[in-house]
Amino acid sequence: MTVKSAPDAAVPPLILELVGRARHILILTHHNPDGDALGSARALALTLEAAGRSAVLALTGTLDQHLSFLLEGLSIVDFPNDFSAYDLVVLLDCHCLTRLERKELAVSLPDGSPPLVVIDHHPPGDRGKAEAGFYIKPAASSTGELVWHLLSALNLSPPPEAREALLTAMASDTGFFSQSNTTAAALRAVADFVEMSGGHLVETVHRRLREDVPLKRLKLMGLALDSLRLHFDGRLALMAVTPDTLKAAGAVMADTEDFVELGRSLAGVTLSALIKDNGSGRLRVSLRSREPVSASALASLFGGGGHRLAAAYDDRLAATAEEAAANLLARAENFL
Ligand SMILES: [Mn+2]
Repeated sequence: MTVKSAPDAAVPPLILELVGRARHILILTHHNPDGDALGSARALALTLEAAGRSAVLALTGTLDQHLSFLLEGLSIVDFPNDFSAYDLVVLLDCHCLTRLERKELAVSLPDGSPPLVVIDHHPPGDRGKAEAGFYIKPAASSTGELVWHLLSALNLSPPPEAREALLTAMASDTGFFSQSNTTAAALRAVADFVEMSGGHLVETVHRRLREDVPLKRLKLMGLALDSLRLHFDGRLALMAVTPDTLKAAGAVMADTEDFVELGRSLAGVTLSALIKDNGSGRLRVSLRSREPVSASALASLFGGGGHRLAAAYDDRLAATAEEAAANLLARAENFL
């Protein structure tokens, strides 16, 4: 099978060299990995293994149960303190090692560690702007799209399960190719995958991401929607999930994935917020906006970030969901 062309790939030569020669690769991604993070990691690991390399994943946090198929057949290791068993570390969908919640790693790996390659589509912010080994393209739809560029440039053909993982990654971050971050390159990749795998691939990924939903997730969605309140003449939709809500639904916080988009789907809403209180004292707020509202600009007021229309922050001044809501309402009006 030939690898299809991936236009506008532009993978930095150093990345091609490092990934091209590595034999024992450790793949990392952000805390509480999402579909793009895990799909990208799976695709990279399976393709490298099919090419005779060893590739293992170390994960932190929790993941949504409906994404667990993305771990099947992969080698998962405990998060290492010593990286000497590997000749390359690849960080995906994240370019800041602090997002791993391994604070001791801070900005770089310990001395004597193998080289680090970072592949991400989040805006670089202050850190890691032009560092060697960084492949950061905020214009890309997803990390999955960038991993596809990388594999194509290396002439590595992803096996069927890796193609499914790449499609899962891109679909996860684009609302199944319905959002404005859907790129021509991502759609070309879908065309390539359908050509290689057949149309059932799209159906399979859609079923896994959008259907096959566990009952606890639907129950939690109902409770989250019950909490929805509109503010500022219906422009802001605000929902909260609390320890009580989680308990009532028998769910975990990872089951709230994409709930914040329900608020944004309401007519007239330009900003949707979901306050997540898991009882740990850490209040997480997810934001989704419509143009011209910038979710990332609002998140940055609280020390958070993300993409223009999809961002998040931790409200460190709030101890309860009510306080987080009050803080958000106080700041949001200027953005609406
Ligand atoms: Mn992503």
